[in-house]
Amino acid sequence: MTGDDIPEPEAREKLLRSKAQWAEDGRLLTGRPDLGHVNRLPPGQRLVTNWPVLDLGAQPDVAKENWRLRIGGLVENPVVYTLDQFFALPQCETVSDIHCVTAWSRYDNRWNGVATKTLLDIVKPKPEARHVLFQSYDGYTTNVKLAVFAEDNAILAHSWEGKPLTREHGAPVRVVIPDWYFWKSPKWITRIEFVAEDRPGFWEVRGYHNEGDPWKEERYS
Ligand SMILES: Nc1nc2c(c(=O)[nH]1)N[C@H]1C(S)=C(S)[C@@H](COP(=O)(O)O)O[C@H]1N2
Ligand SMILES: [Mo]
Repeated sequence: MTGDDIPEPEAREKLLRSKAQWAEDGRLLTGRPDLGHVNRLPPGQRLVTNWPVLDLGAQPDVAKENWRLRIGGLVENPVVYTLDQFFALPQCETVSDIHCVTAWSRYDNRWNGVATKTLLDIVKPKPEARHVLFQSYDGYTTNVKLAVFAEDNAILAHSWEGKPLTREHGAPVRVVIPDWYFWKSPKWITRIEFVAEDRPGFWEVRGYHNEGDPWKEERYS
């Protein structure tokens, strides 16, 4: 990271190329799925106690007064929230493990924010809505099935371990969908769109799996 918003193109290119190469090579695959979740650590993962930072080389500095969350597409009630409005929604707390496709896992992360279920009750997806597309302030995108978005432990988090998220981890608000590899949990979220047809996101078009179940080791496509 350079500390400003403009990533060094060379560093960014290098990172993208090496991570795309991992997918091509099938790096880290063990071929030992843990479908029954016998172990707490999914196959091929190692436990860390720090919290690594992964991004595309830019960490947007979103001023609180400018932050907006737009939720639309195939819904009955599209919404646009300011940060104050987002904080005024019913709040919840979850504790979950992180599993990153680069093979680190981190246990027992305490998140505070708004449950995705709460947002679903408000926007009311139409019956044709089957997939959810995320867009972030750094240009990152990712996609999940509506049923994954609706999981009980999925949250739009503003705090981690009782403190506001830091910029590097996605402030002011990030998505956390803990039962899937962490690239499905976009930082600096600004738009959520409900759609009928799936649309692969940033890593999904670069060799990464469309679903990303860590227990089945769905790292690459
Ligand atoms: N907006 C945005 N969200 C993102 C990413 C990103 O580059 N931009 N990287 C993803 C990846 S690959 C991972 S592993 C996690 C890392 O989150 P962390 O930096 O808080 O550990 O964020 C995910 N969400
Ligand atoms: Mo990742």
